[in-house]
Amino acid sequence: MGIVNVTPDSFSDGGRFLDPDAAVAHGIELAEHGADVLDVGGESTRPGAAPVPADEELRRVVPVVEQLAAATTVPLSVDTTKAAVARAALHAGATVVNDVSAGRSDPEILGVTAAAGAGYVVMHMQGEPRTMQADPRYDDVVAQVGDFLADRIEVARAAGVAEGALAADPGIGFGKTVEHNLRLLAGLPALAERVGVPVLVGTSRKTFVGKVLARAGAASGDLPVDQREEGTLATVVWAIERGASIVRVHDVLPAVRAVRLLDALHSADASAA
Ligand code: PMM
Repeated sequence: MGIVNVTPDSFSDGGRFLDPDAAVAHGIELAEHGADVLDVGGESTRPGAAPVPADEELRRVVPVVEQLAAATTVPLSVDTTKAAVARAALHAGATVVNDVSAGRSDPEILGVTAAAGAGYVVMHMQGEPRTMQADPRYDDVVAQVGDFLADRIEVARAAGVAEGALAADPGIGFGKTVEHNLRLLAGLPALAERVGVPVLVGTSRKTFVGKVLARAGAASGDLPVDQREEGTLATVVWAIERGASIVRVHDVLPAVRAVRLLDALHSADASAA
């Protein structure tokens, strides 16, 4: 899943693709690089981000979805928590709703998704973007995130979202410390078993990658966003090895290459057995 952020303030690429033509060109490039899905978002969810009004989000997202739907055959998802934005994006050609609030922010989004027969991604977040990194706490992060996702999957099913149209995401970086994120990635097999639907993982360029690498290099703080690609690729390969079905990334080409090599290794492994 390639990320197309049409925002002024996303943590790693905010402002780069706010112009619709730039966003569309970027999406086409990600499709050419091998993305199987393009995820178009008009509201930043980075820690501390302020909410975006629906009319502004619509203005950012709909023209980009429309143009990408005309320009590529790659399925499009819309990264939104708002029913009105989901409805307009589905009308404009998107076929998946990626909802980081898992239907809690605007419950009508579930009915809109169901009525369109669209796919739906439920993601875990503790708190809300404005405050979520203040002091996140869990007793058992893998079990609690798994229980939450299983519960929200049931709610989505009850609202009519089709069987086979659901995916679940542990929400890396959403109300989690570095240790919580690492534990969730380590616990992916258990999480996948608990939720019983395909698992999506989004680690791309996130803060925990920079912090782990800075620690390993005995530096304090974290590595800047533009130095997190290799760390991101390690997590992409790890996540797929541990049962993730979809990885959400900014840089599609290196991720596709890493996964192709992984596939070749699995084939060699199978033929040697
Ligand atoms: N991360 C971001 C935004 N949307 N959606 C899902 N399903 N999973 C994620 O991990 C996720 C997301 C934040 O990253 P961005 O600002 O670079 O898009």
